[in-house]
Amino acid sequence: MERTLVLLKPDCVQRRLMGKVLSRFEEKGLNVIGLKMLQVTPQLAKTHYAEHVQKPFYPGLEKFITASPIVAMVVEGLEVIRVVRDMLGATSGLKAAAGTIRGDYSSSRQMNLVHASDGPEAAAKEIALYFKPEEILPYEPTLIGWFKADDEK
Ligand code: FUP
Repeated sequence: MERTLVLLKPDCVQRRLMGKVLSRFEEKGLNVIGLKMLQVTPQLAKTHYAEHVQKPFYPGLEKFITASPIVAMVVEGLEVIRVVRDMLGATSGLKAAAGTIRGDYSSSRQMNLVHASDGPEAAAKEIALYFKPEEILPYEPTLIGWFKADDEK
């Protein structure tokens, strides 16, 4: 089992797309095991986007990500880091394939609705950045037998 951090960015909240995006993960059969709304501060933005802080687009990115509340969640499942990245699509909504979340709902590179960790190292770091251990509540989904065969669990 893997875990990944997913953020519903300010555009997702403001455009009333939280439910639709959350439903995509639920309908896929992934387990949401942590969920909260929060305001990203400039300091948190700099930590989260440390690799981008020196880039020319960073000031605009910080302004956007701190402009309104976000929703953070921890999602669990087999190969979930890759599965969720595939569900999001390419970074720019203009380039993301139709059928992906960004491809279906975004036409922007910055306002691309959702963030998801891009690898195991980032996932561990980002989950720890947004969630205390006691805020993560893993559970055995009672419908698991209808989502996966015994040798896939
Ligand atoms: P992703 O991993 O798909 O979230 O994308 P990146 O890590 O490459 O970029 C992080 C965020 O920076 C993206 F959500 C969008 C934003 N960004 C810009 O606003 N302008 C750019 O030129 C590149 C990225």
